[in-house]
Amino acid sequence: MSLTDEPRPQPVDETKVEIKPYTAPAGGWGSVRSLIKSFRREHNPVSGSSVLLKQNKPQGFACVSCAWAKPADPHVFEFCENGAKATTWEITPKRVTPAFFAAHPVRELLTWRDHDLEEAGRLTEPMRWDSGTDKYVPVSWDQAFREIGAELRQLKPEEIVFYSSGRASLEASYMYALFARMLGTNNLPDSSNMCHESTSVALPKTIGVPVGTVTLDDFKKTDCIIFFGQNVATSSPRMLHDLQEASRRGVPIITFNPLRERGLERFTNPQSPVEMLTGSSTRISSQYLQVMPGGDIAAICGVCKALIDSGQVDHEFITEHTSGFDALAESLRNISWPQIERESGLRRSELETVAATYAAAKSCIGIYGMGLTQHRNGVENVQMIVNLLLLRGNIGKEGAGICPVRGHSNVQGQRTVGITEKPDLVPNDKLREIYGFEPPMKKGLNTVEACEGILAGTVKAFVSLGGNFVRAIPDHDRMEPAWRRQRLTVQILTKLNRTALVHGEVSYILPCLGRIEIDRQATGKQAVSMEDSTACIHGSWGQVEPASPHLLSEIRIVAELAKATLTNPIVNWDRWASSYALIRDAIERTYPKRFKDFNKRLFQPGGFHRPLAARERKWNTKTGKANFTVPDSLITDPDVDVRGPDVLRLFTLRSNGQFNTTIYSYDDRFRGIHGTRRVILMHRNDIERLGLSEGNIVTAICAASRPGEAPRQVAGLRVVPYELPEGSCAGYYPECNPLLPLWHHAKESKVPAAKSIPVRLIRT
Ligand SMILES: Nc1nc2c(c(=O)[nH]1)N[C@H]1C(S)=C(S)[C@@H](COP(=O)(O)OP(=O)(O)OC[C@H]3O[C@@H](n4cnc5c(=O)[nH]c(N)nc54)[C@H](O)[C@@H]3O)O[C@H]1N2
Ligand SMILES: Nc1nc2c(c(=O)[nH]1)N[C@H]1C(S)=C(S)[C@@H](COP(=O)(O)OP(=O)(O)OC[C@H]3O[C@@H](n4cnc5c(=O)[nH]c(N)nc54)[C@H](O)[C@@H]3O)O[C@H]1N2
Ligand SMILES: [Mo]
Repeated sequence: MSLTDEPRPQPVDETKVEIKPYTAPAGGWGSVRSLIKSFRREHNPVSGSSVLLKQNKPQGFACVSCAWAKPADPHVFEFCENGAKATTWEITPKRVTPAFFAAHPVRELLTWRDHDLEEAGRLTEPMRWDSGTDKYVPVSWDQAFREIGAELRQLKPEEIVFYSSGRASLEASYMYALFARMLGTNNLPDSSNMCHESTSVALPKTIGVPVGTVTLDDFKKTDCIIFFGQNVATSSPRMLHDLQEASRRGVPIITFNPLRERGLERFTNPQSPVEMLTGSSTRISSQYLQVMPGGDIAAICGVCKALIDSGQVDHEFITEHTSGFDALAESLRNISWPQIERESGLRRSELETVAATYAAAKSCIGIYGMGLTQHRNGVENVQMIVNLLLLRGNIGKEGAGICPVRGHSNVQGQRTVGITEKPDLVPNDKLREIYGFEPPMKKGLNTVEACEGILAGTVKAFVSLGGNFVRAIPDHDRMEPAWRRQRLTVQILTKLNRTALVHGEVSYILPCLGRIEIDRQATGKQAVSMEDSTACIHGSWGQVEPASPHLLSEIRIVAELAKATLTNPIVNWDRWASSYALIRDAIERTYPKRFKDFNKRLFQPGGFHRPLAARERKWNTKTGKANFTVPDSLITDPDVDVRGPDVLRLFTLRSNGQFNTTIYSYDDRFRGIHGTRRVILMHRNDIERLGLSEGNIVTAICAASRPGEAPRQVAGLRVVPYELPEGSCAGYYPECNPLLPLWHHAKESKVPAAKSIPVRLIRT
C-alpha cells in the first residue's frame, strides 16, 4: 500500500481545546479529580477503588504502570494518580469481542485514534485477519498456535523478530527468550532499545553494572539530589514521596530540564489529609536550570570543571577506585566557559552554584530519564553523570549513587532474565549445561536494526509480547507500508492498537491476561514477578476475575508457541505453564547468584535486591576500576548538519494523560493543555521571530532528512507559547514520531534520538 492511501486516524474534535497555565503544585486535589474522572470514564468506581488497595502491597499486585520502587512498609494507598489510571484502564468492563471485529473492518479501524482503539476495551478471544473481508475473525487457540508454528518453521530463524514491551513478568520473559534461542535467534529487541539502552551501554563500561545503584534507603540518607531529564510527576509519581521527604529534610534538589515542569517545582501529597485541607505544598527543586535540549554534556562539564578548578574533588576515592581522571581533567581544561555556556544555554554562575551545592553535600544521588538517553550522544550523557558522581566518590556509599528511572514496570527485569539481542550478555554455558542445546552466538537485531530489516525485507515475521511497536518507533510514514510486507505478524496483547491493524500477510491477535487478573493454572493460582528501577525483585498476585474466560496467560501463550514451533522438545513447557514456581527454579538455575532462593524470597516484604558489585565498590570493568570518560564533543548532533535561524530543536514528550502509546485522555494537566495533543510548544521570542502567533496551525518538517528521502512532516500542530529555551520546541510522542528519522539514534546504544529532532515550521 502506498503512503498516500494509508488510512490515517481522524483528528480529534478541537472545539474543546483549552490552554491555560497550570499554577498549582503537582498532586493535590487536581490529582484526585483527575482520578475520579478516569474511574467514571471506565464505569468502574467500586471494584476499581478496592483493587487499588492491593496495589504495590505484599500479597497484592505490582502496579502495571511505571517501574519505581515499592517500599517494604507501604502507605495505605501505595499508588499514584497515573498508577490508578493504568489499573482502571486494564480492569475496564468494556470488551472488544468478535462482534466488534465483525462490525469494524480493519480499514475502518485504521482511521481510529490510539485513544479510541484502546478505549474500546479488553480483547476477549484470539483473532486472525481474513484477507477476503479485511476483518479479524475468531480462530480457536489450537488452530492459531498450529498455524503460527507452521509459519515460523517455514522461515529462517534470523528472519523472525521476537519483540517485547517491558511489562511481561520475569517468568514469561525468561521463557520467551529461551524459546527464541532454542529456535536459533537472538533477535530479541525490546522497548528498552528505545529507552534506557544508553544506560545499559554506559554503566557496564564505567561502573561495571548495567543498572542503577541506589535503593529507597539511599533517598532517606542522601544530602543532595541532581535530577536530569525526567518528568517525575507524570512518569514515576510515587517517587515524589521520596523527593518530598528529602526536601523536608532540607536536601537540595537541583533540576536540569529545558521545560519548566510543574511537577518538578512543588508537590501536595494527595494522601496527606493535612496538606490536602490546608492546601500546603513542598518545594521539589531548589535550583531549576533550563538547559538547552542536548546541552547536558556541556552543563555537566561546567559543573565538573568548577569542582576540579576549586579542588573540591575526592582525591582519595579517585586514586583508590577510579581510572581516567587525568584525561578528563585535561580535557576540561581545554573546554572554555563560553563554549560551555553556548552549548548548555546556561550561565557559568549558575553552574558554579550547582558545583558549590554539590561540593557541600556528603552524599549525592544522580537521577535521570529519557531527557538524557534519547539523544545522539545518549551514552555519553550517562557517562557524564557518572563522571560527576565519581568526582566526589558518590557511587557505592550510603545516600549516594546513580538512579536511571526505568520506564515499563518490568523492563529492567526482562534484561536480567535474558531478553537481549547481545549474545555476550547471555549465560550461554548455563543454557548449554541445563538444556543441552547450542545457543545462537550471532548478534541479534535491536529495535532500530529490526526496523531496518523490515524496510529491507529481510525480517519476515514479527512476534510481539505486548507493546505497540509501529507507534513507538521512529519514521511512521516509512515504517507502516514496510511493516505490511511481512509474511507474519503476531500480537500478544491486552488491548487493540494500531500495530495489530497494520498487519502482515498473515496476522493474529492473541489476547492475554493482564497482571491485575487472577491467573489460574492446573496447580492453582499463580504469582508472577518483576524487577523495579532499584534492582529489587517482587512478587505479584492477580486480584480480579479475567476480562474473558478465553484469555490465556502470557506464559501459557509463550509455552504453546514454543511447543508448536520447536521440533526438539527439550523443555516440558506444559509443566512450566502449569506451575510458575518451576519457571522460577529454572531462572535460579540459570542465574544462581541473582536469583538465590528465588521462590522463597519472592514475597518477603519489600522484595529482594539482586546483588550489585558497584554498590560494594567492586568494579567489574576492564580496568578493574570505575572509569571516567572524556566526552567526544559538547555538541548534541555533531554529525547532523543542519543550521539556520529557522531550525528548532524538537524534543518529544509524554503527557500526564498517557502511558507511552496508550492515550488515556487529551489532557496534560500539569502543562495546562486540554482537549488536544496536536501542539507545538515554543518560546515566545521564537514565535515572534518566525512570524507566527499563538494558536496558529503549523506543519513541522524534519530538517535533517538525507538526500533522496521523502520529506518527513506532521501537519496540524497548534502553536502554544511555553517556558522552554529559545531555539527549542516540544511536541507529543507518538504524534511527532513521523518526524524522527530511523537513522537518527544514539551512536552506540541505537536509542532513537527523540529528544533532539531538527525541524522547521511552516504556517498552514
Ligand atoms: N504516566 C506515564 N508514566 C510513564 C510513561 C508514560 O508514558 N506515562 N512511560 C514510561 C516509560 S516507558 C518511560 S521510559 C518513562 C519515561 O519518563 P521520562 O524519562 O520522564 O520521559 P519523557 O516524558 O519522555 O521526558 C523526560 C523529560 O526530559 C526532559 N528533556 C527533554 N530533553 C532533554 C534534554 O536534552 N536534557 C534534559 N536534561 N532534559 C530533557 C523533558 O522536558 C521531560 O521533562 O516513564 C514511564 N512512566
Ligand atoms: N518520539 C518518541 N518515541 C518514543 C519515546 C519517546 O519518548 N519519544 N519513548 C520510547 C520508549 S521510552 C518506549 S518504552 C517505547 C514504548 O513502546 P511499547 O512498549 O511498544 O509501547 P506501549 O505503548 O507501552 O504498549 C502499549 C500496548 O501494550 C499492550 N499491553 C498492555 N499491557 C499488557 C500486558 O500486560 N501484556 C501484554 N502482552 N500486552 C500489554 C496493550 O495492548 C497496549 O496497546 O516507545 C518509545 N518511543
Ligand atoms: Mo520506556
